Amino acid sequence: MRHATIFRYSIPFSGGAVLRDAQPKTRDGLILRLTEDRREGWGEAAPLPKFSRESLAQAETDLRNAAQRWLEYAAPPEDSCPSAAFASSCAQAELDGVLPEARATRGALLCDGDLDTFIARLRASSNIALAKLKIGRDTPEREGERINLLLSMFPYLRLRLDANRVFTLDEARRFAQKIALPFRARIDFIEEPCVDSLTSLAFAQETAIAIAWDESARETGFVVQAVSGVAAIVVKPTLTGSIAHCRALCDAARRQKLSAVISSSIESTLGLTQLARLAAWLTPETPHGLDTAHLLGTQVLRRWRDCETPKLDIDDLEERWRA
Ligand code: OSB
Ligand code: MG
Repeated sequence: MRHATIFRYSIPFSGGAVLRDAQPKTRDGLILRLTEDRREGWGEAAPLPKFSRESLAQAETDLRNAAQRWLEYAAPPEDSCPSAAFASSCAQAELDGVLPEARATRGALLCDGDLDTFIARLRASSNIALAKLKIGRDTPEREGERINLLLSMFPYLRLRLDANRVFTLDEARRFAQKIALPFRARIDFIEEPCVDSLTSLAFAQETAIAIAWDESARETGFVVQAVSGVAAIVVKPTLTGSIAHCRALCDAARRQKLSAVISSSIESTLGLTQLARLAAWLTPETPHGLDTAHLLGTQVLRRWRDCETPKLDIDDLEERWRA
């Protein structure tokens, strides 16, 4: 016997610098549960406003359609929006037992804005080798100085930086010029430094600081391709689609000798733990970008390692649909 249920959550969000100008008060998402006999599988569809193309309402419609098809033993719909496709593929994968449990996974520690707080966090965590910071909020000069400071304080630290396309070429150059030469090699990449991908490429090629594609990798017509100056692509499953789709991107990256970084779209801890399992499975050699559990006020159904916030269980969720 097959059953499907869709739940909805709405939990407090305090994102600091992570979402830049967008500062929603809550993070809202949908959870799908598929059950068959005694097996069950879960998935999360949480379109991220300003990043996802679909609305939560659209995700709910698509998720219900996908669940309905599953109940009828029909093939999954091919036109589901990314967040719904990701959710139903996770639920199906858990049900089929093909989403492995995560072994100890490594990820980049994310700075949510305040550098002093972040430095305290780095000091408190032993052996942190990799951190991610948002840049492009202050003057390029001051941002560059901050990065110098961080790299001089922690001699073994490597960085991923993310400008979310806010720099002009001139600003990006001024930022790079501030970074002391021996420190530049400790920047693994800057995600999307400039307003468009051609400008970002020009920046990478003239500064010898590598870049990574995030927003660009989701534009229509994007092809995974080794280009001088490009180190990685960022794969955000909630914004991208099914596990199969994400897996194809990771495989294409590997063939092109690019890293693929599985990364958060601020999912609840249900989605985050599944993303950690996906990262351990698809990109075992690359630290993931999933350090966002602390931006949400509560966890949902499953706990994120070292996160102390209270957890919502099934009875705390709003049931939206059941069949
Ligand atoms: O640009 O990478 C981004 C979170 C939500 C929306 C966009 C982004 C992010 C993150 C997540 O930066 C953290 C990470 O990628 O490590
Ligand atoms: Mg990014």
